[in-house]
Amino acid sequence: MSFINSNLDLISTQMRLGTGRLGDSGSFPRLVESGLLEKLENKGFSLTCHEVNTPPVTESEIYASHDHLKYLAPIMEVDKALEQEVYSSLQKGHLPFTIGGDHALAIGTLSGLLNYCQENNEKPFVVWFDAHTDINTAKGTLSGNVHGIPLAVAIGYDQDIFPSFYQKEQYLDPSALHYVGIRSVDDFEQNVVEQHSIPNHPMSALKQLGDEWPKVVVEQIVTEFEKSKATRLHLSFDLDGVDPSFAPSVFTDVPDGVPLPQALEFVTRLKEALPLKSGDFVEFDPGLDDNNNTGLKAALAVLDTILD
Ligand SMILES: [Mn+2]
Repeated sequence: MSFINSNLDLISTQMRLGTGRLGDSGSFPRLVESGLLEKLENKGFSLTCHEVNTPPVTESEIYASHDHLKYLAPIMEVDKALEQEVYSSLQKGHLPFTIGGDHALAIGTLSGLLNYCQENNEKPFVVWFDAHTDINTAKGTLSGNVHGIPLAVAIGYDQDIFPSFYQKEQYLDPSALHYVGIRSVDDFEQNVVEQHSIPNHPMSALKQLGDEWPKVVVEQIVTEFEKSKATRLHLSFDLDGVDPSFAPSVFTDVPDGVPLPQALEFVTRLKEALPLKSGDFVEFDPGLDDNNNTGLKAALAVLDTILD
């Protein structure tokens, strides 16, 4: 185990309201049933599990709290609880890792991280492995699905809608963010990414780099990490960044993604280069898996690599 910190706080939510869907994803129970916790304990982690439940919601509440963002109030409730879990884990000097659920959870997990960093004079660097940039705003999003907006909130947009999360002094610095695997971007999001010059290795760039890309991209991330004077690395891993042939069980699949072995190599190299201090794993939905449990196997392989 390459973690200096072996106190792992596994925070879980099965929320999928951020995709516009009701009900629990069943993700964490499925992973536990497949031996995830034993595996982590066998690696030497001192493990504590913290579950955040999704409040009961009915379809009639879809636009009850916002005229365009779906299920906003219950999502914010979950995110407030996650923010607190991540923050207190960091305060204890533990390693918080959040398993979703959908990517709307990052509104809370990044807020907890940024609160902690501001109080302790630290600066986070976020690697966002994903098929999507997740940087829409309430006005920019066409779908109204909150899992498409967490990074916009983190860098300071829509503060009137999410007033209780970030404070002005503690937004995420867009230059301390790096996208990997992107291949589905709305025009609105493309403008935001360009306007803030967010470092980005979309799928097209990875293909141009060829098989060497994990090494090259990690080297660049290290340079940016140092240049931005960051002090801690957070990896937000969306399973839909991986090609759907390896990971079919995601909410929003996009073809032509990162082959699973390359995704694992990237994570391994990243962790060798910079110690991972916190993270998220999102968008795995066992209900969408095939008969061979291909998605479950991919999810377990990714978690096994990140938490190693
Ligand atoms: Mn995502």
